[in-house]
Amino acid sequence: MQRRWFVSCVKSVAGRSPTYFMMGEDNGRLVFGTASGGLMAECAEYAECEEDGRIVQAGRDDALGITVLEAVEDLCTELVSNRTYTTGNRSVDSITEKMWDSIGSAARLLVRKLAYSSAVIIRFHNDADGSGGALCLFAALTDACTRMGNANANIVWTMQRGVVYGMQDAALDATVAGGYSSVEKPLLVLVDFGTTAESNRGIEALRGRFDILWLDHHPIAEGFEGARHSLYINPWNFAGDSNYTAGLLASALSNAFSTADTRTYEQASLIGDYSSYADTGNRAAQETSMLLDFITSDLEAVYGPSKSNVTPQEIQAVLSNLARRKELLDYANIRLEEAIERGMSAAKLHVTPGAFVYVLDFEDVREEGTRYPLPGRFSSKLLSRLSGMDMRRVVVVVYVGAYVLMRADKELCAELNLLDVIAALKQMHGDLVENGGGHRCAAAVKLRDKEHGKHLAASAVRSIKELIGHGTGAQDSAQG
Ligand SMILES: [Mn+2]
Repeated sequence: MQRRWFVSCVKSVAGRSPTYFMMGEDNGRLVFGTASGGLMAECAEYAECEEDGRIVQAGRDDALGITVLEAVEDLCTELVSNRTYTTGNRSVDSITEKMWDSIGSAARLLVRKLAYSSAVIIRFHNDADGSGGALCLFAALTDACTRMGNANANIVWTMQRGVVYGMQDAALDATVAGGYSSVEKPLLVLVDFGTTAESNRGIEALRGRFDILWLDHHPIAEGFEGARHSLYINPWNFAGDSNYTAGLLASALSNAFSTADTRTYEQASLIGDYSSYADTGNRAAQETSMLLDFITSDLEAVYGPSKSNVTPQEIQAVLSNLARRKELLDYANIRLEEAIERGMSAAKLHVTPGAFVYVLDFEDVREEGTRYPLPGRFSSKLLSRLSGMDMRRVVVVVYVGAYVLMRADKELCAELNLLDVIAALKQMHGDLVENGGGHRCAAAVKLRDKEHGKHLAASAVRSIKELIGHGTGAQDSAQG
């Protein structure tokens, strides 16, 4: 059999013959295949292959190209649902409804890239929200690939440790994508991070070379320009706020083009970010959230030494192993409990009218050789422990290395916006602060060096005291 194929993507690895990703038509259905060896073919050319996958003939066939192109658009229409995803929570569903056009465009974009086997790079923030979102997308992409019959998607997963999409990230992604030539641009997907002016340069560097899909729920920082060059979806632009987490957004998107069940991951993301939409009574989601936090904090403890990146497949392998799950959950709980105990006794309390402000040097908590809990999650957990004790209004300020992290409880956030504290710190210490941002109730600054954490934490406390009582706007209470 020598079926005539359309070459949609060519993967080139130095020293090896290229892999050709191909599409054809069989009784009106798209079919997919790969080839390697034999004659060289270019992207968008036709190729005829031997049984062993060697190409024996290649060249132009515009009619075939057009047929395939049309078939892919039909496939998008077939796979992408017009029905808005609903959760049963009316606030959530009304925001989803408003975003549905954008979500539909994102779904078509993903299905198209899958069909052409174009390079798709998905970067997700390393917490329960970001990784929960990645797990939703992984389930949906796998389901879509199965339904279209293409086993050869080119998806690269990268766990993102920072909140900025930087120049180094852009350089790396350009290199990865450079290994593929495709009829479609490579796609970069950003989940749960990056909405800050510091990402502008990284995004700008990819302009014209990548399609970019951005799923975030952080308040849109002044000077942020990433939305100009991407399909940027953020509930803040659709009458929502940070409570509508990136994982929830990824779940809605997943349901737009697949039938994968993403509800547990969706809930784990809401729980992980302390969203007001979280169903905290959902035991399985609570556990999953805790496990995702643990796995993404301390990859080496879970996967062995020198592990620096993790894929949703690898996370899922751990989550679906009951014995391993229980073992890790117990371990994570013990470690967290110890850290909180130490934090509770080491934190210094500043009593101020309207709030209890706790300041903590994370070095007093950190255990040698372990990464869990990371300062950010630890600060959130410490806050919920302290504010849960006797229903006091609490702010936690934790400094570690070049970072100062702040967490405020939901009630207090009605009048205190931590982003205002960040703005004040930037204004007072512009020479020391490299960047800063986050949510109304959970925010952090990064300093230019490690020497000034204590000094800036003290300054943050003063600023918090000043701001409490002045009232800084409307309610938004998610963290993460
Ligand atoms: Mn988040």
